[in-house]
Amino acid sequence: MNHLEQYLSVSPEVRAALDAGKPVVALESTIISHGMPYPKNVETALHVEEIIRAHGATPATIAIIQGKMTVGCTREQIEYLGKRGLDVPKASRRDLPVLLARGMDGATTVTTTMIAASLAGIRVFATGGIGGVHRGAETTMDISADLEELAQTPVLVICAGCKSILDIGLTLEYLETKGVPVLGYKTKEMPAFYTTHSGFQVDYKMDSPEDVAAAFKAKLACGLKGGMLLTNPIPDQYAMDLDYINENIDAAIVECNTLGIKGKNITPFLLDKIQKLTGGKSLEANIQLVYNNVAVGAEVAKALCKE
Ligand code: PSU
Ligand code: MN
Repeated sequence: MNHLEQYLSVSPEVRAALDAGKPVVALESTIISHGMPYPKNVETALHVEEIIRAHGATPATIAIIQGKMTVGCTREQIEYLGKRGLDVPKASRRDLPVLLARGMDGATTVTTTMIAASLAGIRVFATGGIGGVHRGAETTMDISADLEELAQTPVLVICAGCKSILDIGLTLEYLETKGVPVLGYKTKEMPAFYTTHSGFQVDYKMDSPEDVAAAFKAKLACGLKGGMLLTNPIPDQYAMDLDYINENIDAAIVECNTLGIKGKNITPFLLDKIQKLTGGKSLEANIQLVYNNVAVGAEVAKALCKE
């Protein structure tokens, strides 16, 4: 019989931090291979790790490398994932068995990063944006596996809300049905990735990292399955003009439909198209909001480690 150790590799640094009860923040790799162009993707991924360290926590970038869920990628592995870009298969829950069995590489989405983090014993994961219910899902049924993962895997995910490539209202309805708490970091309004305004409210406004940690501890103590979503608004100085970004998102969706892009290629296509249409302005905002999220992630991880 095959065992988990065959498919899961935790770096010595991450293992030591977890064994000592120290804070660890998980990071995904689809954002590296599919979410940003090279070399900005690698620069961002490495700087994200520095920010987490500067806040006194240990970063754990997660990817599938040669058939192993690798928790705590090396600098060389991050460079490899960034350079190979779209040639690294995007790995969601359904892709895991075959990629692992065949010894392949995979860029982990929010879904698979949560799975690997949870298997390694990591409770906190910070990223840019999550997947959700796509606009038009009432006919396409395009709903990201990220939402189901939040419903079943006990990891706290910090993001800047979801992009309006998604139907934010339906995404919130789905999370409500699945019992996933949607929290706002120092805000009552759900942020919409590039902007702080979405017109939707979160369930609860969180006032501090300790406030978030206390809620997550209560959830774990009661054995309530699934994760929690902490939405953290992009800092004001980096936020984009609402009308400007929405016009570009609309144009990207029209092109996606015209070209007949389907399935797992939809999200990467839209992210890339929006970056091109905005001449890189959205990429800069994207990078800054990730930096902001990982800093909050480190503080929440620290708060969770306190008695
Ligand atoms: N949204 C973003 N940036 C991203 C993603 C989503 O703003 O990089 C990535 C994440 O890895 C997320 C995945 O888990 O896309 C969702 O893909 P899909 O919609 O195909 O489930
Ligand atoms: Mn999809």
